[in-house]
Amino acid sequence: MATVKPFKLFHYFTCPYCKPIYYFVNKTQLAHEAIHIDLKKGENRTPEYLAVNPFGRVPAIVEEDGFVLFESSTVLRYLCNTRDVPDNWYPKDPRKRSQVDLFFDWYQPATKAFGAYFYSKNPEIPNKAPIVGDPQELLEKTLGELEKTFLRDRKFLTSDEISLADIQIIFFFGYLERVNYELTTKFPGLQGWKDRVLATDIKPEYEKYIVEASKNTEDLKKQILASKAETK
Ligand SMILES: N[C@@H](CCC(=O)N[C@@H](CS)C(=O)NCC(=O)O)C(=O)O
Repeated sequence: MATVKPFKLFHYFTCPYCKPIYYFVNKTQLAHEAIHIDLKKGENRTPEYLAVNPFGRVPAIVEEDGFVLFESSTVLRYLCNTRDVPDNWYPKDPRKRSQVDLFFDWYQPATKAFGAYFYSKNPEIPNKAPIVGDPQELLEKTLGELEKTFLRDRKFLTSDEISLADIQIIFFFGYLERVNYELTTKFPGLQGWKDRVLATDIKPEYEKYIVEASKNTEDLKKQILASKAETK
């Protein structure tokens, strides 16, 4: 593959959609410049950033010639399609590839269950996307689908090799870890999968994410308390 020019990666340090891309581009040594967009300061709502992603969300990438792309799973697949990366991440074989695509079709709505469960345990923080129904039921339905439909008897979610699917969703398990959700009893297969993913070099990035996201949540709670006290 011809030399590919560096791209800009816009991300936020505790965004679970950004972390997989951040990890992946460093792991596969893709030439890029990471640009932090501070969501707390509203940097995602500036005219400059809205010109990149009109939805005002991270992650997004911009190629050197100005080509723009957003939506994390689309970005990950595009990077595999345009750069020379090991085949396991997004296999060229159509049937193997279809398994990763299938996961991505399922994944976007499914991630809502992780956030909903986390926010149900942190009621002082307003959840921007409230979920109808019982958060634990919704979460466990989602975990059940992951275990029975995707993992089945495989080592990873789309085959016996790690792929984009595994790194895409692992950071959402951080939400569960942060509210001490115990995975082993009801979902031992998923616990085994999580251990296998974290036995790879993604572990330091995952652990850093847990620490930083927890601190971010605590800071946010303090901020909410302080503004409530001020308005009294
Ligand atoms: N479906 C999007 C979701 C991205 C997303 O929700 N990003 C959040 C941060 S985790 C964001 O940018 N939120 C800012 C906002 O919605 O104003 C993707 O997969 O890239």
